Formats: sequence, structure tokens, C-alpha cells
Amino acid sequence: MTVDGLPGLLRIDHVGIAVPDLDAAIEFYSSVFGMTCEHTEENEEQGVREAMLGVGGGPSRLQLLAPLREDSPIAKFLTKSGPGLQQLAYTVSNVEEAADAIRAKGLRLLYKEPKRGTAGSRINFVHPKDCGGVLVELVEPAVIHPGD
Ligand code: MC0
Repeated sequence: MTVDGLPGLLRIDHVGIAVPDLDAAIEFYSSVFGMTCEHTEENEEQGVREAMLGVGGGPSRLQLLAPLREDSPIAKFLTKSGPGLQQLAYTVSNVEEAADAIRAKGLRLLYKEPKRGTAGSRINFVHPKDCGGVLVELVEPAVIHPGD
């Protein structure tokens, strides 16, 4: 755990949006908002096809998440809530320490151990029912850039 008992958030890493069709969503955000698709990947374990879009040339990023299969959390979310905001992700320098600090406050983390996220990052989630209805993701990037 961190010395001050807090999770050590560095910045907002990305905002995640559930979409039924990844290519259509990339086209929408590129043509309407001028965002740039920086990275796409399939994450079999999470059951998603995803794209990371840059906003305005700065560090802000939008993540588009489409289901890879029926039992994907994104498929379930789309069925229940329809397309829209699915998660808010924060960058941390150490995901285990951040998770321990949040667990110590009595909130539920979804995983005992971190899992693999975008571009080799290590991730965990706080249950949305313990976070005012927001699915919070903790992201320890494979590389932390200077200024993060
Ligand atoms: C479910 N709920 C949510 C929610 N998902 N509330 C806010 N935001 C969400 N995203 C609410 C439901 O409305 C329901 O409330 C209650 O939580 C239980 O939902 P459920 O439909 O029964 O769903 P569960 O319990 O089967 O699953 C929810 C849970 C799941 C958050 C545990 O989606 C999950 O494991 N998510 C973490 C993994 C994930 O999202 N992977 C995809 C992104 P009521 O009031 O009706 O009871 S992968 C990713 O993000 C990676 C690639 C990355 O960034 O690196």
C-alpha cells in the first residue's frame, strides 16, 4: 500500500465506451470529433475488440470497446444498458498497491491479481456498486511516460 493509504492516481488514463461495432464507432469519432485511432487490439481474456483514440493531440484518450463474444462483459453491458459510457480508468504507477489501498477502504476489487490490459498494461477494476455506479479501472501502463 502507498505510504498515505491512498491509491496514488496519476491521471485519468481513458474513458471507455461500449459500442456494438468497433469500425463504425472509430469512423464516427474520427469524422465527427476529429479523434485519431492510435491503437487497436483484441483482448481474448476480457472478450473485447478495442481501439484507443487520441483526443486533441494531448494525453486524453477515449477507449472504444466492442464485444468479441456473447459472454463478454461488453456484450452483457450492451444488452442491459445499450451503447454508452462503460468505465473510467485511472493511471497508477503500481496496480497492486493501488488495489490494496482501495480494498483497505472496504471496496471490492474484481480481481485478486492484476490482469493484462491494453498494450501490455496491468489492470484491475473496482466494482461499480462500490463506486457510485461507476466501473473504475486501475491501469499500470507497461511504460510510464515522463510527466505522467
Ligand atoms: C454492470 N453494472 C454497471 C456496469 N456493469 N454499472 C456501471 N458501469 C458498468 N460498466 C451494474 C449493473 O447495472 C447491475 O446493477 C450490477 O452492476 C451487476 O451487473 P450485471 O449486469 O449483473 O453484471 P455482472 O455483475 O455480471 O458484471 C458487472 C461487472 C463486469 C462490472 C462485474 O462487467 C466486469 O467484470 N467488468 C470488468 C471487466 C470489463 O469490464 N471488461 C471489459 C473492458 P443493478 O442495479 O441492475 O443490480 S476490458 C478493458 O477495459 C481493458 C481491455 C483495458 O482497458 O485495458
